[in-house]
Amino acid sequence: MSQAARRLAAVIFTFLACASASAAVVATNTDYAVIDGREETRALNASARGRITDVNITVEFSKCDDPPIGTDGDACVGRGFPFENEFALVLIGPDGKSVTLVEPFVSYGVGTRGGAGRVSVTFDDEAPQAAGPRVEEGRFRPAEPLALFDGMDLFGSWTLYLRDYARSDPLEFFSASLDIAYEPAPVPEPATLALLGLGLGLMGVRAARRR
Ligand SMILES: [Ca+2]
Ligand SMILES: [Ca+2]
Repeated sequence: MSQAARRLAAVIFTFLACASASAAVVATNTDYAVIDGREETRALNASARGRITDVNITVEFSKCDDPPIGTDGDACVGRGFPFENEFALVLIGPDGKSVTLVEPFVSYGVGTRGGAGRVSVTFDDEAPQAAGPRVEEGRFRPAEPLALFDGMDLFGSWTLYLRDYARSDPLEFFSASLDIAYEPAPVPEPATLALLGLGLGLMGVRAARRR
């Protein structure tokens, strides 16, 4: 292989390596809220561009008996039933498509006295178990598959919709992070394009000389 051809191969290899899929936390939101008998939304703004191959979302929340546990809370304060069934979590994509993560009155039951406290739940289609019947920390399949988002561009404003249905036993939101595997949009750097052009040019010159 000539030196020019070797250089060209190296450039193409680098370009292809950059274009392969990568998974990353693309957006987070840590704007705490006590949600009780009402709804709330949290924005997750993704600035990267590329074709989605997998979406996971981690939500840190608590669903406790009254009173709220507060921003620094961990265990539930109230010792009664937490009514873990009366809330919903829905992820809405930049294009308006929505996936129910927690289906109200279906995913979870009323829970056990004292409740789970503050938990971090990762919703992932590839998890071995579906979320429920009790709120617990870990990785679980959402009520609806997140694969609905596969193939679309991740760029834009995602929304986590949170709703608590009855007053008393609040849902508390601590944080959400959107973890997306995607194939970055093929936007090569100008320098890469220039090298690619130079490589092709050199190969052309050599081919012409041989002829
Ligand atoms: Ca997944
Ligand atoms: Ca409530």
